[in-house]
Amino acid sequence: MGRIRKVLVANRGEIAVRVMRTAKELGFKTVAVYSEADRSALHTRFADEAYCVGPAPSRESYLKQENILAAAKAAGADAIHPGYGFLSENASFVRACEAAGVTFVGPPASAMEAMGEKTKARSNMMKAGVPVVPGTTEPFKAVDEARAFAKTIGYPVMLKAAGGGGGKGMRRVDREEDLESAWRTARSEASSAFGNDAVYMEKFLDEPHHVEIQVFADTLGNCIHLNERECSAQRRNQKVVEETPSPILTPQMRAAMGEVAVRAAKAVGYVGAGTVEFLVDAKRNFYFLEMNTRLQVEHPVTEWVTGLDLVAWQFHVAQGGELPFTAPISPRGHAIEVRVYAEDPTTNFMPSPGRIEAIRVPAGPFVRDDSGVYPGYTVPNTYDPMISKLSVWAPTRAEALLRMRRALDEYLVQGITTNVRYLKRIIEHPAFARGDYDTGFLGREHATLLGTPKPELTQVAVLAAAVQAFQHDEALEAKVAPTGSTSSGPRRSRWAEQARPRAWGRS
Ligand code: MV4
Repeated sequence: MGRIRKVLVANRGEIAVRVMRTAKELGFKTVAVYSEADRSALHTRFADEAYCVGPAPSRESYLKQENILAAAKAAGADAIHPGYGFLSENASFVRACEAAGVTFVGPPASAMEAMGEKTKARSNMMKAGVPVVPGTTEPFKAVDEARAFAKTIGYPVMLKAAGGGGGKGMRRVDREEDLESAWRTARSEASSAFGNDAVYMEKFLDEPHHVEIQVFADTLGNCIHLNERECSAQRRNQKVVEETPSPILTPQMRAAMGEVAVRAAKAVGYVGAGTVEFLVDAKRNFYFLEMNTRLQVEHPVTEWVTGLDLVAWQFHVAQGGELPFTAPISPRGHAIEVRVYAEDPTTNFMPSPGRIEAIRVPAGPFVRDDSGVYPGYTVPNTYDPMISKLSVWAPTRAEALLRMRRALDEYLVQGITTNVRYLKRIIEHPAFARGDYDTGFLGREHATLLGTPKPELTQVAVLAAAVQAFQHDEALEAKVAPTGSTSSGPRRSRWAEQARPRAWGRS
């Protein structure tokens, strides 16, 4: 917990670069680790030094604790920042860092363990007075127990893996007749995903909202919350758009959820940046789902509305520093983030690795692009295909949506397929624009978002466009065109033409 002078970032891609940026601002030397597939990756080039930690598969490189620690030792790094994913929530790695005398920039191993197993986390939270989704806190020993319990809470129910979250080993059961087969599939999925076939039960919530609270704690007992992030725009347990404030939260709900999140963090002796996830039902009841004991992908939206650099605060508390905030920090304005993936939405979101021939990244006022790529870079097929996170800030949600639309229009990528057009359709969707979306939204609106709109909607759109064009012509004739004018009407600016040459296409 001493002073940091050199930090090894045990990650790759955009998050490794993002962490190194703050490390550099704080005057730390930076050390990258890379796999054989990431020799020419942006993060490898971005650091002061870089060490190869093994072959392409992450099991053999980014997840290999001994290799990461050997690199830290060779470089003389006094701290390791794990980013997200990989070793970031691995309690045994935290202990190995301690044993090696290296500061792990994250929570203590004991806090990770208290939140890692879902049934353990649920009973810890119930003891702390945190509302959890009604259900069991112990795994079932046999299907008969599950059947009896389902009778007491009533169908529909969810069977969930006790060993871990993220939707794996999760089964909705609507009727008693379906319980036995759901029991078998949930157990076998849980076993292959977590090496643990224990399952427990929760009451099923219908298309809830996913709202999470950012918390921050220091080693001196201070713990605060930094408001929520609305993360209901997900497909197959993968977040696509995140925003803050949540369109569904009142200031009273924010205060109540924030207070509960702080209670959850304190109950497990949390230190550093953490996120408490909640499900919010149609009646706006909120229930603890799980705690992520790491910095999250979507942290930039919180940074936008609080004005805080969360990575800088992680380093501060990792060095034993105190959090200077006592009162809650009210969000200022509105921020939205979208995840840009190298994937093809029209082929069921198949990853689209390959060489980025050219790229123009959005910029301008209140636009941030956290990228892990550069022109000429080849996106490997080995890792998550996210290439960047685009985020914007504006005083109001409506302005933030317009700004995001503008920024997405600036995003041009040649060589690989991206989901940029899909992201634009989400941002423009009337329900999304109203802030009226839950965790079922992307699934329900799948066809619309892919650009195969319902025929009746196309007809309405064509009619609306015709009326609009007619009115536009009338207006032009009435006041613009002088008699005898040779002008052929308004022309797009040279800049706009340049910005969208035919070769780029228009998405
Ligand atoms: C639920 C649920 C409804 N009822 N639990 C999905 C991922 C996993 N982390 C928890 N998940 C859910 N748990 C009960 N009792 C609905 C979901 C869910 C979901 C949760 C958060 C974000 C997106 C989701 C999409 C579908 C289902």
